[in-house]
Amino acid sequence: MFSTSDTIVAIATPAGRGGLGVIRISGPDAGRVAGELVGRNKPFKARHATFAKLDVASGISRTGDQVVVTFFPAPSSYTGENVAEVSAHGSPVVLSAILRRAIDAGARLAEPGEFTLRAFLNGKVDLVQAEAVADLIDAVTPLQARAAFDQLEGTLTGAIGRIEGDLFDVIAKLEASLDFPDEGYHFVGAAEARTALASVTERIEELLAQSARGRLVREGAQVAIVGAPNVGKSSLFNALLNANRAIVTAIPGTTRDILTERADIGGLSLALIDTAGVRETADVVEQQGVSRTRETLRVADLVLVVLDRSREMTAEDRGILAETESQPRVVVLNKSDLPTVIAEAGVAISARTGAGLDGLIAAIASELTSDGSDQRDQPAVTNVRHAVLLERARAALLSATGALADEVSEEFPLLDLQEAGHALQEITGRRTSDDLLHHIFATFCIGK
Ligand SMILES: Nc1nc2c(ncn2[C@@H]2O[C@H](COP(=O)(O)OP(=O)(O)OP(=O)(O)O)[C@@H](O)[C@H]2O)c(=O)[nH]1
Ligand SMILES: [Mg+2]
Repeated sequence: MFSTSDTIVAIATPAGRGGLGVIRISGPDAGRVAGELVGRNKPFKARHATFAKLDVASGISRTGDQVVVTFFPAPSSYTGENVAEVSAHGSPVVLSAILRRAIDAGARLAEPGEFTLRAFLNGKVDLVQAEAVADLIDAVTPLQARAAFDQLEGTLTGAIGRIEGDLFDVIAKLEASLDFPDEGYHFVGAAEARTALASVTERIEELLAQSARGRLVREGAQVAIVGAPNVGKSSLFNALLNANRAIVTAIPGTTRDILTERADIGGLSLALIDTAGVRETADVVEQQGVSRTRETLRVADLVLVVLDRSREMTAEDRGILAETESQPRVVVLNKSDLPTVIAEAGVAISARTGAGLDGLIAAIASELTSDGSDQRDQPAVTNVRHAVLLERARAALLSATGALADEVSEEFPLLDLQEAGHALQEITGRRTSDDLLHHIFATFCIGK
């Protein structure tokens, strides 16, 4: 996977038909391979759209399809290598013929993520930015795209770089004190070092505090709608989706199975789950449904406990409230278009008229993002890999701070501080291993 001396090729546009399809070629021979595709001997003009006809030898037409070739000489290209992009008609037949022809001309089919991997290896992007490319392509909500853009622009890289700089300042001073022990001179006092480390630790903790929200933005959350039969769970499900997805009837026990739909709610991408009403029942199908509801309850990131506000609370309502007490939940008081009977605290809505839905959406977003405040100007740590490394850096910093307080020799805190530094460098990819790179880029698809 890590050979970068050869020339790679892949279809860069999605599978299927389109007005245009693009073949991307990267490597030392990119210009020559593109030239062979269109039967051109002289070099392409750099960064210039060159109209050309596919060489007849591509075998798909007697005259050859019309294409546009754009050549980006190294190092001013996406990968930092010579890159040629061939835009053709977006027909899978044409594109695979061009691909085959490029391979005949000496290019190799690219591995998943290999273009971006080369961009990373050539210093065009750091690891955070490379991962953000994948996130941006996979984004389905504007907020996901925005988080990916922030990382592409280097917001997170910058924040981590500044933390790392301050950390290395302390490390350098402690090392200097170690190197010149005889002078009895300390380049940094223990108290001063502790203050600097406290600031570094605090900034890492701020980033970590954002990571739950960030991950939610990136991965979405599972939100389960639960409650006794007939309280209006399916009606709420449909209202939130703005579609008549689930069957709604006046008969208790209508929903028997779990229904899941993706919904973009308050900028978050959620998996919304409608469940069977929880009650004791002799019906075997409904029993299965109720046990699925219980399983869903356990895995959900948030539960919406729906009560029918227009009738007295039942034993089933109380049972569900007790069952969900210790997990993140929002109590929803439905049927508020009817006269109110119960005085339970919660968000009043009417799934039938749509009243109160905005308030409910705000409550869901606020519950999921823990404080609901708008912290979008903070760089969001959306990636589990980054969060794990930040945790590791934090633990090492705390251990170093403890050692400094004990006034032991500088060697001990230094080991911890170096470990913290390495964890930070692993986030941006200044320290990497082949295993790590393989793991990250294997999740890309071909052509990225
Ligand atoms: N007046 C009023 N009726 C509602 C409201 N929401 C739901 N209903 C009615 O309540 C009945 C049950 O609605 P469903 O959405 O099927 O309830 P459910 O909780 O999914 O029921 P099960 O699937 O049987 O557990 C239907 O007759 C709905 O029309 C509301 O906000 N106001
Ligand atoms: Mg239902």
